[in-house]
Amino acid sequence: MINRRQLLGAGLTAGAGAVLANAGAAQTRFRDLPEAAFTDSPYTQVPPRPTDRFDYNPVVTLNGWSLPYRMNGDVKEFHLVAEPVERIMADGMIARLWGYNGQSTGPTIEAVEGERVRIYVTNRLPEHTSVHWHGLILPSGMDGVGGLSHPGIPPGKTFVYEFDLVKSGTFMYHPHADEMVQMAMGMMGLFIVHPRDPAFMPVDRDFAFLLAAYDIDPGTYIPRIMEMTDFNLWTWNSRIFPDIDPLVVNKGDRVRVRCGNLTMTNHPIHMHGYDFQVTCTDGGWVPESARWPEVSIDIPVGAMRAYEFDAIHEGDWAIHCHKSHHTMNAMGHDIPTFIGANKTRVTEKIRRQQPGYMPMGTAGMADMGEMSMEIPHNTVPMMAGWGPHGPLEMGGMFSVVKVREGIAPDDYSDPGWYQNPPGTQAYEWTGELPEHASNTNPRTILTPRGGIRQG
Ligand SMILES: [Cu+2]
Repeated sequence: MINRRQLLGAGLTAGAGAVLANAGAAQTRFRDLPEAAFTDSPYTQVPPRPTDRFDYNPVVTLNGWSLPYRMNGDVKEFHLVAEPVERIMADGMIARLWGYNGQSTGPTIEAVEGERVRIYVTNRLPEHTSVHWHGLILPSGMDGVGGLSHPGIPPGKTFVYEFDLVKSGTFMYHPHADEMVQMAMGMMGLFIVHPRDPAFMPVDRDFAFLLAAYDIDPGTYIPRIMEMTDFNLWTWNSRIFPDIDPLVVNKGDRVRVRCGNLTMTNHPIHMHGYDFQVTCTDGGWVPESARWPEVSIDIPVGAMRAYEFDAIHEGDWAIHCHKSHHTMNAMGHDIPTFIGANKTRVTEKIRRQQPGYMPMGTAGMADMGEMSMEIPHNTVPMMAGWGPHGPLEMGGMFSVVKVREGIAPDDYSDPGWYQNPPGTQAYEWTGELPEHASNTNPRTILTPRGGIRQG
């Protein structure tokens, strides 16, 4: 595994200092392609703060990384490689996707307002591709719409995109060539342009992720690319809960969360414990007078939102899509509802053929979170993840914002579960219950006959 730190250490940006000292030097010094960095790791790789050129606070791409660059004269050069990849979506599940530089989602491109970037794109896919730079203001011929802006990049070829970053903000990249297939296969990445003035809207922690949906049948590896609505894997950066990394925050930090949606439906991202302000879209920064408070921010299809908050409340705070089916992993949507049904007789009949059969769903589906049932290989339970107090019964687009005192500025390692201070955790009432707290009307079948299962 090669990470950015190692690549930087290996001298990928060597010469940058010399370039700054040599402002009058030729526009370009290197005639060759920049090395293409690669990672096979699905874990968050926190980029180091740059020391070579302009100061900025790098974004932390959840379960992702930032693409190394080299300076070529005054031009910041990147090398993206579009290629088939294997993505570990969660422990026990590998997806065979298309992505960039070894991963889906692709590496985050980070640069600074006012810089000129030159991005080499090598196509190692079996069909042509292109890269559209979503939200960036650039010349028409650099816009990456295959057939419109320029011819598609044929397999085996490398094209060069080059443009000035005229504004800072939150952007993304993805193909505009056979895009239904190529995005269903996982081709996308974040493009963050930092303000030239580091004092403009500074934050201590800057998290970023892209929403992507896949339809991968349990036991298989490749997304069903023709699916339009009924996806079964709802991902952040092509990872699913319980294996999306937590957002680790030091108490008192100013925090930004940036999120882009490349699925075919909207996602209301809800964060617990805080209210926050929407400060940026893919159109630009939201002026202070136009910001409004939220606790959920809907991310429309093909759009990006960034919000900010001061992390003053310690704790473990859920962050998730509020569409409840999007916090589930692969599930059957055509299963009937059994709530309130009496399955005793049918269970007896089935057990004559299949002795281990368990009736499910008569008291809700929470059993699924606790049970370890046999599932096909290369898939994950529909509801998984254990917290300090039991099963979380979640999957998909879910993670935890972990706010703690005393976390070092560059520390993003999981601090474990939050210990609720005494007297601040919900507890069981053991006294008398008033009459109206139990429903005794025989015509209301809310629970299976025989009463409520005692947990
Ligand atoms: Cu959603």
